[in-house]
Amino acid sequence: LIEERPSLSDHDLYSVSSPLPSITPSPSEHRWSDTTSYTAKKKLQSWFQLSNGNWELGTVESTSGTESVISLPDGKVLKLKAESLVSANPGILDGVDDLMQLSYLNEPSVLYNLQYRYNRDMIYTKAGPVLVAINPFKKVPLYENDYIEAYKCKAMESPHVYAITDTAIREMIRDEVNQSIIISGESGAGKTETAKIAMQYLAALGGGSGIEYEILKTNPILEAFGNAKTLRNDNSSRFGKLIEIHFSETGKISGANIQTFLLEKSRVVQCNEGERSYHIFYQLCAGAPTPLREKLNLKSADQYKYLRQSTCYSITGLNDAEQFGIVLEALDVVHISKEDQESVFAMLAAVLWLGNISFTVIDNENHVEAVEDEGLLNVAKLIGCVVGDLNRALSTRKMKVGNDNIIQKLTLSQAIDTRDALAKSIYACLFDWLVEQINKSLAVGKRRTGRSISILDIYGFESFDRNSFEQFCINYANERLQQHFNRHLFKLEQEEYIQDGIDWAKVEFDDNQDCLSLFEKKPLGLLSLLDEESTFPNGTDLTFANKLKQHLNLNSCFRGEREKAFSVSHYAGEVTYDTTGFLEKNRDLLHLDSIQLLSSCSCHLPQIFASHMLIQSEKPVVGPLHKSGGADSQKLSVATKFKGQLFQLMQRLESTTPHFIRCIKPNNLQSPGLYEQGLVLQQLRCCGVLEVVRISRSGFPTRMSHQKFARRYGFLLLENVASQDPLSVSVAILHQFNILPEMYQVGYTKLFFRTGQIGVLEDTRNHTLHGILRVQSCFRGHHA
Ligand code: AD9
Ligand code: MG
Repeated sequence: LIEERPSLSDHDLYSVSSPLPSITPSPSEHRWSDTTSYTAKKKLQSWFQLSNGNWELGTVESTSGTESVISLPDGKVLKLKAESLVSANPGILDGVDDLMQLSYLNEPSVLYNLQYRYNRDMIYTKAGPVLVAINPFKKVPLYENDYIEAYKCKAMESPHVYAITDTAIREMIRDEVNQSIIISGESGAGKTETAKIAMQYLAALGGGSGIEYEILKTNPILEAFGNAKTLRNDNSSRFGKLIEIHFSETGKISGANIQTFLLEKSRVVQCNEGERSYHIFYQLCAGAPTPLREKLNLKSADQYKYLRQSTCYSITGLNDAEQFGIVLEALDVVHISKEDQESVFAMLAAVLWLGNISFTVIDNENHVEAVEDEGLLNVAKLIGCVVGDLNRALSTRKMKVGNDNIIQKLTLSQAIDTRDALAKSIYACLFDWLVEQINKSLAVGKRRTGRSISILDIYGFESFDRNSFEQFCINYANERLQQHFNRHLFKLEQEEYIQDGIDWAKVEFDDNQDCLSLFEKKPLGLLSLLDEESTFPNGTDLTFANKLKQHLNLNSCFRGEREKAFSVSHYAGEVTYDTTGFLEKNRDLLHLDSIQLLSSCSCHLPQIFASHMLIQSEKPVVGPLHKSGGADSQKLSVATKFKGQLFQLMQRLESTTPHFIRCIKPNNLQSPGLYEQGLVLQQLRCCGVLEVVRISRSGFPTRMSHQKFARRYGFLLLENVASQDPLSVSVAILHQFNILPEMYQVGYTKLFFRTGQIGVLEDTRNHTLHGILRVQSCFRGHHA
């Protein structure tokens, strides 16, 4: 891992810029590096690893044979194997803002550099082209308006979400290519916050007609309906989101479009101890004004069974009632009418009351019907149907046997499943409907506009003690995203060098293709086998687990576990999945009886949902084929639909220039000021941060075709080159501007530059262009 750069140039030494005005080491800080003693004694500083895995800094006093004597800052002296020591950087490099500037690029040095900055609230660091963001878990003074202004006028260059967003804007305009900002990291690492910070910067560019304000206001709405407290994150996104922000030719925001991915709807009816359901339920219960409360017959959150099961109602530091006010205001801003808002709340209340419906046994075959209590009556009233119809839809199922329609009575567990399926569907449709309304409000006008910047924020990699279908899908999505990251930063980058014939020594990286294939291979991959088992009427979670073990046991990313479990070696670590509920969640059945009920009721939202569901159910069949010929909705399985969505997403992203932000979680306690080396290191490793830096340092990140380069900068040439070919023009430009030979390579089709080189040319070009424009306008003014 140790890599040494030959020597430090003056430039390296002085480029250690500090983004914050003053840096004073805090006295409490553990002294990883003692700069003064280093320079005074001129002795080598080295990292060595403690038994707990953490790295410590020591001074190498002497080395004889294979052993070194190390002295510690507290005076202790240790004897260690020389080969276990890892070179430390000189103190002058403490806290460099791009890891590329480190003389020694090794794990302890990177960890130390990030921690050095983190302790000073400099949570952003560049790792070559990637922005690393470490979650501060507290308010940091980096987002005031003067920061935005400073980045806009380039008075500030230190790493920041603003800087990367600004680069995206500039490249969108310069290259006329759509851009994407791709944010990844584990659950709780800060992706959603980062996405909002990027949106804030874009919004500050303005658009007119308040569209930028509207875009920002989609956040509290989508978070209320799509985020929840989990054991990993108090505000965990339970859906994926891509927001595409459109710009007019003049660089102003002209509209936006939001696409969401697979909402975790099981949370509506079931969630673990210590977690919560979606924020909006608690907000509504706590914040609804009295008239609404009475109209919907709302109770406090602890009166609803769906919310009661996890015995967690509040989040420290968060006021649900206040949040409700914020959501109401945001709904107004995105033009959702008061009437529709009330329908939305009625549907939420209906979902809550559904959970309170209980069943009673009515015959000796254990068939049930719903108890006619407050729960059933309220649901019927809220969705606008007859109580008897609701009861029938929940306790019976119409079936076709041959040519006859028969009515089958349901057992308790079947009735509960039917009730929960209805609640989940109503909620998921409500969510989709909201996104649709928001998109209508944000829609770009009829005039085709210029370009777009997309921001991707999906649920982060998750590993709990018990992992189910939801984690399976979430982690699969993260594998796809990791593949995109690898492809752009490792594969494409290196392929391009080789193809264009420039000198290049290949850098190895962890490819996650094997794990991705384990999911996607046909017919023997996790997703195909899941679908196959889901179509078998007699398929169960156990038969599914056995089938996986039978077919995949030789796959190096797969491990069969006891009973119904299996493990997958993900890029971010191994996760054991419990298959309980996999088939049912993948089939995601809503019985036709429920759909018919919704389409016949008098409240207008459920009808919209019902038609939505009916359309979905007409899609090609991958779902279960019931032997009994049940009139169930037959549709694409959840996993297949999700896979399709992810493919489309990747295709869309492929047509953009990507900008990557890697969020890192410094501790699992969501607390400020706590930096756990082991945890950070594991995240750095699995996203290949060191390798990215290594490639960028030896690589040529900026490239331009000879044609484009000649067109763009040719006019700056002092000699006339009009008749020459693009390659000769390009070379003439490079000479005129004294670009040093080691700073670029000339490929067959393109020029490749080291970091920062093109900036000089761009500045000259801009100055010259401005000069020309000034002259022209003077000239015009003169004639007028
Ligand atoms: V998940 O995959 O959706 O479960 P995220 O999105 O990665 O996760 P999120 O952005 O929700 O994490 O961040 C978690 C919490 O960290 C936030 O609620 C904030 O309390 C905290 N956080 C994250 N980034 C910042 C920041 N830049 N400044 C202050 C932050 N707090
Ligand atoms: Mg999130």
